[in-house]
Amino acid sequence: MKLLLAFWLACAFSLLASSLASAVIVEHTFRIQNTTIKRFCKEQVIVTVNGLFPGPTINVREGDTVIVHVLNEGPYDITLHWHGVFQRFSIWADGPEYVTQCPIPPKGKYTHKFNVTQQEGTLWWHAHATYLRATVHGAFIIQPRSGQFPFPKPYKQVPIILGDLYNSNVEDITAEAQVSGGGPNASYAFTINGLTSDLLNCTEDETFKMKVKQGRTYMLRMINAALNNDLFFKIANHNFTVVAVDASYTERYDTDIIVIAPGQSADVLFTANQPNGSYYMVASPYVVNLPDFDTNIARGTVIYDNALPSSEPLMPILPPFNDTDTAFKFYTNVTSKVGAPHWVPVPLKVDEHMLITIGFSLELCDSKNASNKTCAGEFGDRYSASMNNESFAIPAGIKMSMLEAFYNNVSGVYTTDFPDKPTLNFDFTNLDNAYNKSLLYAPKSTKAKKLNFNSTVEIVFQNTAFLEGQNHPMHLHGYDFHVLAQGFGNFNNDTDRAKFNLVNPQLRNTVGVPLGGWAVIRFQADNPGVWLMHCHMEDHVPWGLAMTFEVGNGPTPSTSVPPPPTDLPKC
Ligand SMILES: *[C@@H]1O[C@H](CO)[C@@H](O)[C@H](O)[C@H]1NC(C)=O
Ligand SMILES: *[C@@H]1O[C@H](CO)[C@@H](O)[C@H](O)[C@H]1NC(C)=O
Ligand SMILES: *[C@@H]1O[C@H](CO)[C@@H](O)[C@H](O)[C@H]1NC(C)=O
Ligand SMILES: *[C@@H]1O[C@H](CO)[C@@H](O)[C@H](O)[C@H]1NC(C)=O
Ligand SMILES: *[C@@H]1O[C@H](CO)[C@@H](O)[C@H](O)[C@H]1NC(C)=O
Ligand SMILES: *[C@@H]1O[C@H](CO)[C@@H](O)[C@H](O)[C@H]1NC(C)=O
Ligand SMILES: *[C@@H]1O[C@H](CO)[C@@H](O)[C@H](O)[C@H]1NC(C)=O
Ligand SMILES: *[C@@H]1O[C@H](CO)[C@@H](O)[C@H](O)[C@H]1NC(C)=O
Ligand SMILES: *[C@@H]1O[C@H](CO)[C@@H](O)[C@H](O)[C@H]1NC(C)=O
Ligand SMILES: *[C@@H]1O[C@H](CO)[C@@H](O)[C@H](O)[C@H]1NC(C)=O
Ligand SMILES: *[C@@H]1O[C@H](CO)[C@@H](O)[C@H](O)[C@H]1NC(C)=O
Ligand SMILES: *[C@@H]1O[C@H](CO)[C@@H](O)[C@H](O)[C@H]1NC(C)=O
Ligand SMILES: [Cu+2]
Repeated sequence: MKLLLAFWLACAFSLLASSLASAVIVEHTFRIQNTTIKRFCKEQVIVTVNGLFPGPTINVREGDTVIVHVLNEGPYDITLHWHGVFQRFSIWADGPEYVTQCPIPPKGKYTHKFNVTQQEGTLWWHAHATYLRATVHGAFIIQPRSGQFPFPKPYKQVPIILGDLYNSNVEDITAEAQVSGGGPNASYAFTINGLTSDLLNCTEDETFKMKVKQGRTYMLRMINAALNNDLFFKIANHNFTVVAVDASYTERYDTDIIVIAPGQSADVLFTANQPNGSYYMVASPYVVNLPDFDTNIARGTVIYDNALPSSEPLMPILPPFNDTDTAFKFYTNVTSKVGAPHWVPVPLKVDEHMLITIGFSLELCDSKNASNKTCAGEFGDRYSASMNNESFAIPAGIKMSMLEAFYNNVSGVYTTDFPDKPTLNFDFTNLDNAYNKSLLYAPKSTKAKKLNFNSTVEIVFQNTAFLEGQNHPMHLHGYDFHVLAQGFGNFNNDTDRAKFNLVNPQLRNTVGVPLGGWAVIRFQADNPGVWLMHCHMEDHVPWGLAMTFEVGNGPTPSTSVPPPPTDLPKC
């Protein structure tokens, strides 16, 4: 039977190769497990899938069905999320803990089943529970069903997963921050495909090396899997052409630097057009307003096949860590490729206008006892974060996920009164408000914004200056959105609306909302269920920088949330 399946798959793949594409089933078993790795002169236990860091790559063609059997052989509750995959009418496979499912307990299992349709390019998968995505992640690559890209076929496709490694167990780090109410420890070093840099000790044989042939064009399938940092990426003496972001094709965009926020991905071409030799590829953090951050850049090497083994690689000139001009230019200059496969026009009629403030907050500590180690935030309170002054929290001891409550019409798990705009209008980005105690405190709540099936939503994300603020890469589950405009200061509904790009704006699943600024997105809610929208800085999530959309069912069974799988984990 197994042999027969293997034979059938082999046939299917050879058919695909001849581009007579018929959809196949791509099946994986993901064993979540403790794995010992050696880094920074010592051994460390991390949680991985199948012992791999980064985890296995899932490679599919648009239209394929994916089945992943997740077996939790590790010590922690966990869920997995397929970041950017639409999950049209398969929301039970989406994964954020307590939103679509209860976590998979140790020794538990869950099978994710979904179709990958109407999208192609580079996405990824990652744990969606506490800090586990630090080491539980991998690439999710969707090849065009036809085998044709809307640009000349690159010689090779190479996944480049940027990430970070910590000095200690990430679960201990996040638990420590939850208890203290302060900020979690920063990572120790950035990584390229799990490997750090020759600049660190004990890593001589542990850097990423990419062999290239002169004259060939390579496609880098880039992902930022780092927990809490936007990243710059450069290769000495080489330029890039961006052809897709977040698995949506873009107009060719030429640049010598890639900027990528946590959660985002980019398909980037580069041609090995130098005489010979070797060249460093570097990922370095883009950071604003973060006193304590990881400065150990990731450094790999691009090596021409005629390079002498002794040749010293060239180093690119890196931007300063706080180079907002470079980041903003990259984030705003990319445009979508009108008419490319799966491109969709901007919806012009808007049913729901939302203005959502995002940023830090404080949670009142019920004890002002200085030795109470649970009050290590500003003013002896706990760090928090909020959207429209609502700080998202899942109540302890919850009996079912929000989606199960929606599906079974159970009340008391969440409410549908997430506000359309801030309760108070104030000078959002004015640093004079950074420590304004009358505005800083946000109540904990579990709220959704109710949307009619297929309604069109416009959201202005307005960053606030609370505790001086930070960049927030906002990620929406279940949909791509158009990014109509981005800017600094307070969004002005008249003058800034006039700047909207309604012709060829980026389509993304994650948008960087700049420190002291705003971003405007639009999407059509044609996928029913309870979808999480949250900041992809992992330290901001437990603080509450999240909310959900409850999208109603369509008129027919095939446009409604299907019944839950029988093996859906119980709380
Ligand atoms: C996995 O590693 C963690 C941290 O080192 C440890 O606490 C736990 O007991 C280990 N669990 C298993 C199942 O090996
Ligand atoms: C995937 O698509 C097939 C064929 O259209 C359909 O029969 C199946 O129900 C879909 N599966 C899921 C999980 O949506
Ligand atoms: C976090 O950093 C502090 C200061 O360096 C250190 O004392 C603490 O042990 C670290 N926490 C973890 C979980 O590694
Ligand atoms: C590498 O080791 C040397 C000698 O032990 C030490 O002086 C240096 O600070 C270390 N460098 C890093 C980046 O840890
Ligand atoms: C990179 O692009 C710049 C600007 O277009 C150009 O001046 C430079 O020669 C290019 N470098 C390489 C190595 O192709
Ligand atoms: C590489 O190029 C340099 C000049 O740019 C030349 O001196 C050297 O011989 C070349 N090496 C090889 C292996 O082609
Ligand atoms: C970037 O940081 C440097 C050094 O800390 C500082 O001098 C400079 O003013 C900062 N630039 C911006 C744009 O904030
Ligand atoms: C590109 O970015 C620069 C700098 O942020 C900006 O001035 C310019 O308007 C942008 N161009 C486009 C076409 O978005
Ligand atoms: C410390 O603060 C936490 C959270 O506010 C509270 O639950 C706990 O009782 C306090 N502990 C002491 C010893 O005051
Ligand atoms: C503060 O809390 C500590 C325990 O966290 C306790 O031992 C101490 O007595 C408390 N002090 C006051 C003044 O409440
Ligand atoms: C959703 O609305 C659009 C028009 O905005 C329409 O073209 C489309 O057919 C609708 N989709 C469904 C599933 O009703
Ligand atoms: C902004 O303008 C739009 C279009 O004129 C309007 O529908 C919307 O309600 C306005 N939003 C706010 C927050 O005033
Ligand atoms: Cu954030």
